[in-house]
Amino acid sequence: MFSIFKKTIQGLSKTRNKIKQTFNILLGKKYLSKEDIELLEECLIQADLGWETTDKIIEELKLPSKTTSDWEERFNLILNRLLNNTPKTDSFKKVIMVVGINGTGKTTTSAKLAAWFKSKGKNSLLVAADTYRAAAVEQLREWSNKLNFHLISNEKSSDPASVAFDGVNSGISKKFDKIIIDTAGRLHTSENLMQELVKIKKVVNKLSNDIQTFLTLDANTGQNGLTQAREFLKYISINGIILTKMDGTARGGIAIPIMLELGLPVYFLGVGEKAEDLIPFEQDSYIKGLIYEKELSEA
Ligand SMILES: Nc1nc2c(ncn2[C@@H]2O[C@H](COP(=O)(O)OP(=O)(O)OP(=O)(O)O)[C@@H](O)[C@H]2O)c(=O)[nH]1
Ligand SMILES: [Mg+2]
Repeated sequence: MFSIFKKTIQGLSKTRNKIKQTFNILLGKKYLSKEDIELLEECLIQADLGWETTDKIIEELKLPSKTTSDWEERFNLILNRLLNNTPKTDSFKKVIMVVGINGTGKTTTSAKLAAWFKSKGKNSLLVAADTYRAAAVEQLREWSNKLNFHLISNEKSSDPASVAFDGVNSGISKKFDKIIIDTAGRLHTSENLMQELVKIKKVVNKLSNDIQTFLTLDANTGQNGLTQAREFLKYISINGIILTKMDGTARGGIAIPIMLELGLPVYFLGVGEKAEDLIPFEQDSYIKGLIYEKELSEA
């Protein structure tokens, strides 16, 4: 628990620095002037909390508070209340399919997920169902060699659904705890590729209903990530979001509109390129990551 908190705080440092700068300006003020509100609005939009959430927060902060005049504390309380009503993560299924647009971190996340399950004592089989690029299989093979995971691939096949089928079949018969399918990057605007995803899921479903689909979203893409998710949802059900590259962005507020506006749980945050740089999303740690006031050494 402690390390999730610490890693979340670290991973959100760029976003937090921006938000902190603004709250420092508001420090000690009893009321927010028009300029203060504009500043705060700009800050929250830049941190990618989205218009809807930013509006809600600002409207509440404008109201007089009986309990505290600490703006950061009020921000924290509002976020907690807003997020308390969002869907929570479910337990993990046996088969996990990782989908998303190009370069959002699917392959890296697949390997990281296997590493995370390993840390929980669970054995994973990786399935390389990106048949578009030889390099994609190679990338996953490198991860599996490095971390000592089994991998199912078929360089001769150009049909990702058949690779996924073979992989899941093998994973079930060899009694792996988890079977993680890495899929090719696809633009949500490409009808053919989206239909292909529907087919992969359908084929895998013939073997198991114990399946979950995670969508990777690059935190740097901000509000566009919401559009990507909405488009994917038109084709397949998505069980949750994995927000990647949180470490490199000051737009880490994006988890909030994802949960509030899309109603999807965020399962993990990607905070680096290493296998261990995947942290389970925890509401409290995340909110503190956005505004935590003390030095990390005190955490
Ligand atoms: N800093 C940082 N880099 C990441 C993170 N996740 C992935 N990356 C990097 O992002 C780049 C793309 O990651 P991939 O895992 O290849 O992305 P992908 O979605 O599989 O890409 P395609 O298969 O081409 O669609 C790689 O250089 C990764 O190391 C993260 O959480 N933080
Ligand atoms: Mg990939």
